This record gives sequence, structure tokens and C-alpha cells, in this order.
Amino acid sequence: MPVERMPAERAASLISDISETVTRAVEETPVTDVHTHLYPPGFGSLLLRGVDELLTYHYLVAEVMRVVDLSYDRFWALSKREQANLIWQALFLERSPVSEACRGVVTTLARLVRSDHRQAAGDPVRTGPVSRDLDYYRAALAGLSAQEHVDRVFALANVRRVVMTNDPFDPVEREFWLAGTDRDPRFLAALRLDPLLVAWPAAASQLLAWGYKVETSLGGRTVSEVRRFLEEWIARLDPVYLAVSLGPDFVYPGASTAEPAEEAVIRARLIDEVVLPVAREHGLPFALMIGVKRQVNPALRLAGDGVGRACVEAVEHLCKAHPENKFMVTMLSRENQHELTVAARKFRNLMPFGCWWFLNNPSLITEITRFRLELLGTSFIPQHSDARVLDQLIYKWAHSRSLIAQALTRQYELLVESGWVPTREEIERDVKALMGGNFWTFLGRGEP
Ligand code: RAT
Ligand code: ZN
Repeated sequence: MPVERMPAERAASLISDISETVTRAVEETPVTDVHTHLYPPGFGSLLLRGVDELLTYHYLVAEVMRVVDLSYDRFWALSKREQANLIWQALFLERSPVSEACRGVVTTLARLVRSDHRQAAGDPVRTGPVSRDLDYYRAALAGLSAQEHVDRVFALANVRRVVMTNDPFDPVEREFWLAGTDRDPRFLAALRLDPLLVAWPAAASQLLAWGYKVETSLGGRTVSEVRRFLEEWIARLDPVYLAVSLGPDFVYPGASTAEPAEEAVIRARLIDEVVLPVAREHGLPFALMIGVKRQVNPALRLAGDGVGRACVEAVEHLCKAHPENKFMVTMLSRENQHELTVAARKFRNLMPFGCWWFLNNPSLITEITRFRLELLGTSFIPQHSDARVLDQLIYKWAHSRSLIAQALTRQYELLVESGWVPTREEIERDVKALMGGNFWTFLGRGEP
């Protein structure tokens, strides 16, 4: 077969606008956001939105407590609006908001408040100098209904679908599910299993109280009863995956020195005998988020978690021992990233995703995305937002898109230097995979 040759002029013009082509493709491709803490409007107060929520994001609470002369108790005694005022004053007015979480508020407000909400995805974003007057933003967003707010943010962020974090042990959330609250097809469920896998004795008491015949020792009918519990919640939520977040001490199989052996053994049994068989039967990946050191400083509440280096061997063992299961994995410490990426080269049932939480900073996203592209090609999920407040989708995706586009442009430029000129269609295909296609393929489903 003759090898098709690209006309020289066409190749030259593609090279000259690789950056523009990639940037445009990344901007215009709608995202499937594989991990957030958002809820649809029907879930009432669980859907956090607006300026005061943006400013009291726990990432900013941690930052403000470094600079204000206020006890934790007095901070928590303030109303949400007062906390927001304090954070605006201390982190935006008395010093420049250069941290990533602060800059995110600026990006969000600039786009949300100063843009025409009918703006189409991919249009240049119109922004102006950002007002220093917090009440200006409050007033600008005050009249939005939850539905309008969701529509506007999804359009501005060019997000098509988000995956929630759904905890059947959470007393407030649980009631919405049991009541059969209306769903919004843009919000996909993820069944979060932290209570089962990190606080088993308390979860066991709760399950017992709900009528499941479980024993803390895992004896008797415990395994089949916990499976029954999972089956019921899978039927109720129709999740796209099962998920857990784990500490840096997570080991599999066996026990680490950092935690009581009995807990590790029980967790490994719950994973092997309950979670993985159920996940397999339903064709659902098991998502592991590894490396969070919960409550390093409890006085900071949600902002009080830290990070620790974890053991990638645990992930390798899981993938090896359960080739019929699919694992999505993100790790919190920078030191784990390279090893995790190498592990993904060894196991096709392992999908690395996102630059999680303390890694969600431009310098680290650039580094991680570049070496993932170098080691895995386009076969990974570069980012998730972890948004807890609806409006955050705007900045999380604006910032991520620009960094993903830069990393990708660099790879194509290197490729061109080597003699391979990608076409616009090829670039768009690759971007589509990175922005959501890979997730849907990994699930074994086409994007709905
Ligand atoms: O990024 C965050 O907001 C963290 O508090 C956690 O939600 C973390 O992402 C998690 O899902 O446990
Ligand atoms: Zn999260």
C-alpha cells in the first residue's frame, strides 16, 4: 500500500498552529468530571453554591487561619457570611490572592459575574478588573435559582457531566435517596464506601441498627449481608463506580506496622469478599484515593486533613490479584505519582486519574501531566475537579484546561520535531479521550 503523504504546505500550517489547535480542542471539548462533591438541585442544601460558599471552601479556611489572630473556636462560631467576610478581608484585600485556591475564586468570579451566561463554550471569555467589593458579587448572583445556577456554571465551565460522591451512611444525603429525589442526568452517582472500609466497627453497628445481620468480627452472615447492603444501594444510585479514600498506611494484602493488624485484615477481607465481587458482577470500577492523613489538625475540621506517602505496591497487588476488576486510582502525595504511573504501564485494569487536592496546583499538574503523557500516551484521566461548591467548576476546569493544553502541545511539538505531524482531527480525537472518553471506555460504556 502506498503511504499517504501530507502536502508540505498543510503540514507547515498545522505545525505553526499546534498550540492554537490544541488549546481550542481542549477548550471546546465538554468534560466528564470524574470526581466532585456536587449534588443536583433536587438535593436542596447539599448543593453548595455562591460567593459565601466559594470563600469558605476548606482550602481557604486552612489558608486564612495561618494569617488571622483568631482562635479556631471563634472562627467556627462566626456565621458563614462573617467567615466569608473575614477570608475576603485577610486573603484578598490585606494581601494578594496568589495561592491557587484564592486565584480560583478570582477566576470564578471574573467569569461568572462579568460574563453573559449565554456565552457559548469556546467563546473568548470576557473579563475585566475584578471588583474588591464582595457585596457586588453577592448581589450579582442573588437572584439565581439552583437550576439556573447549575445551567450557567455547566455552560461556563463546559462540563457535560459530573460524578458525585454519595455516602449512604450520611444521614442527610441518605434521606434524599430513600425519598426517591428527582435526579438530573448530568449528575452521576459514585457509591462511597469510607465508613465500611475505614471505620468498620461503627459502620457495623449502623448496619445492625438498619436490620443487616452483621458481626464486627465478620462472622456469621456478615459477608452476604454487607453484599446485600451494597446491592441495594447500587440499585438505588446506579453508580458509575464504587469508591474509597484511604490513609497513607493502606497496605494490601496484609497489615502495615502503622495500624492495628486486625483492622487491616478486616478491611482486606471486606475488599476481597464484598467490594470486589460486587464491583465485578456489576462491571463497576473500584476507585481508590490513597494518601490522606485524616484530621492532622482536628480544630480545622474539614480543612484539617494532611497528606502522607503511601505504598504503590498495595495498588500493584490489587491489580494483580484481581485482573477481572477495574481500579481507578489517585494518590495524594507527589512522591507517589511516578511509581503509580509506572504501575499503570503494567496493569491495563488500572486507570490513574486526576491531580488530587494538594496536587491541584499548576506546578505539580504540569509535572504530573507531562510524565503521564510520556509514560502512558493518552491512556489516563488527567484531571477531576473535586469541586465542593458548584461555582468552582469554572476555575478548576479553566485552570486545568490551560495546563493540559500546554502539556499536550509540548508533546505534539516534540512529535513534529521527530517527523510526525498530527492532523486537527487526530488532535481532537486525543483531546476527547483525555477529557472524558477514557473514563467511559474504562467503564465499558459509550458516553451517554
Ligand atoms: O478535595 C477535597 O475537598 C477533600 O476534602 C476530599 O473531599 C477528598 O477529595 C475526598 O474525596 O476525600
Ligand atoms: Zn473529593
